[in-house]
Formats: sequence, C-alpha cells, structure tokens
Amino acid sequence: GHRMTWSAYHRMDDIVGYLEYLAKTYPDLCSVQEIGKSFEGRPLTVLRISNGNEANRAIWVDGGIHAREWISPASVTYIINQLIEDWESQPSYIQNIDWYFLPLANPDGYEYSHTRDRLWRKNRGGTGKGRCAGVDLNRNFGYKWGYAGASTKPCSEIYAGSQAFSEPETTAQKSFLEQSAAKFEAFLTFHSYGQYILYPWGYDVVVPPDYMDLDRVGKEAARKMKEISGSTYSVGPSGDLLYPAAGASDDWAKSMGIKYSYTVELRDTGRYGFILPAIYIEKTGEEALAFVNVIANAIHRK
Ligand code: 0X9
Ligand code: ZN
Repeated sequence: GHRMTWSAYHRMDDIVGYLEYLAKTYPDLCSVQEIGKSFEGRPLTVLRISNGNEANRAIWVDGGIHAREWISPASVTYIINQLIEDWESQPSYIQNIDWYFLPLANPDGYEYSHTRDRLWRKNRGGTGKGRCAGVDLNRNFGYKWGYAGASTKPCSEIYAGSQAFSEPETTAQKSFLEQSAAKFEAFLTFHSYGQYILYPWGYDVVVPPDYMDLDRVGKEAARKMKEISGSTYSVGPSGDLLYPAAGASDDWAKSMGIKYSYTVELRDTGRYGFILPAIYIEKTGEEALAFVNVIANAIHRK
C-alpha cells in the first residue's frame, strides 16, 4: 500500500513511497531509479512509465525544484496517478511515450519547508550557513550561468552557486538526461505561482528560432486548461513575460536540443501564493494533466 492522497500535501517519504508502490504494483509498466542523492543524502527518485515500445519518444516531468512550491510535487504525483490508474484507456499518444517523472527535484529544501521554514526556496547546500544556506537550483544549471537575474551572494534567494552544476541535485539531472538513451522531446518543469506557461529563453529577452512552435503548443495547452477548470494561464517567452533569469533548467534542456521545454507556473495568481490550500490540489492537478496531454499530443503529431 501507500499513503498518498490528493487532499493534503505530503512529506518526502510518502511521495517516494508512492513511486516505489507503483513500481511494485505495476512492474510491467513502472520502474523507479535513484538518479543521485541530495546534498543531505536524500534520494532523487525518478519514476519511469513505459510500454516498452522501441519507437517511443520521451518526456521529462519534474517538480519541487523550489522547496516552498508545494503544489508542484502534488500536481506531478496527481498526473502520475491519473495516467497509471487509467492506463488502458489512455489514448495511444500517451501510451507510446516513455515518461520520466521526478516529483521532488529538491528533497532537502522540501523537507526543510515542512519542518523549519515554510517559505524556503533553495536547496540546503552551498557555502553559506544558517539563513544564508542553500543554492537556488533553478539558477545553477549550466547554460548562460550567471548571465542575468541571479546572484553571486550566498544569502540571496537567487544565489546561483559557486559555479554551474555545483550542486548534487542539478548534477544528477544533468547526468541522467545526458546519459539516457531515451529520445527526449519535451522537458516540463512545474513551479508556482502565477499561472504562466513559459518557454525559452529565460536568460534574456530573446527567443529561439523555433519559438513559434513552442508558442502555438503553449497556447493550445492554455486553451485546454481554461476549458477544463476556467483558469487563465498566460503564455510567452520567459525572459520577456516574467523576467530574465539565467541558469534555469528549462534553458539548459533547450540548449541540449530538447525542443518542447517549458516551465509552468501553477496556481494561483497571488491570493494564497505559495501557501495554496490543499483543497486546490485536484483542480490544479487537472490543469497540469491537461498541459502534459497537449504536449504529448504535439510530439506525437510531428
Ligand atoms: O525564477 C524562477 O526560477 C521561476 N519562477 S519562480 O517564481 N517559481 O521562482 C521561473 C523560471 C523561468 N525560466 C527561466 N528564467 N529560464
Ligand atoms: Zn519556482
């Protein structure tokens, strides 16, 4: 059994336990892999869902890179649950994808936000001590590292680390994606809050050559999300629509050649902000699922 629900926010042990339960219960479809350990030694656990079809392309989905954004891991596990519990009736464009889920990209920070400081953002590594501990993992990736919207000061909330990929959490993602034989065509990273669908580039106010594809698919997703729950998500290039910030995972994934790289800022638009009550998990999860569906469909059509 497992202890997962979508009516409360869960601790790391419940989340990882749920992934292990799935691998045990559906061994033909699901497997777990520890892709590394956090600074404090917690597991970075990836769930793979695959029907084993050789031709499958792959989608990466992560959550919780920022500790306090609790709706992110909750929505990622919601997506997993919806896919698995109803796998046989999923459309072929869902079934013929190799899915890689990392619901907790920053387990140390996540646990710290449960036990010590609800608004903790960074990991627990870095050179700073006490209130100045931690690196913003979403400034620590190695594409245009430190270019804009990041800090060299350990006490800053957007401290980029001592160098690109200085942290075990970002290094684990990098090594896994670089060494994987899977054909990744989408990289989806869930955050909160603000209700945005953001695509590269984020390091500056500039767009990649294929930005019109990302914009079209992003807007299609926003339409579906609105249809499902009435929520409005704004779509655009990250550096322009939000703010320039370099060293984020979406830019790095895009630079690696993964075409559909998006950061989704989930609910809400500011009423509760990071402290989104758990009663909103299911509706937000539905939106996140709709988003992932549109991306899978877009890849399939190509
Ligand atoms: O600043 C961030 O890391 C993200 N926003 S958040 O409020 N969740 O912290 C946005 C990242 C967008 N992507 C890039 N700037 N590359
Ligand atoms: Zn975030």
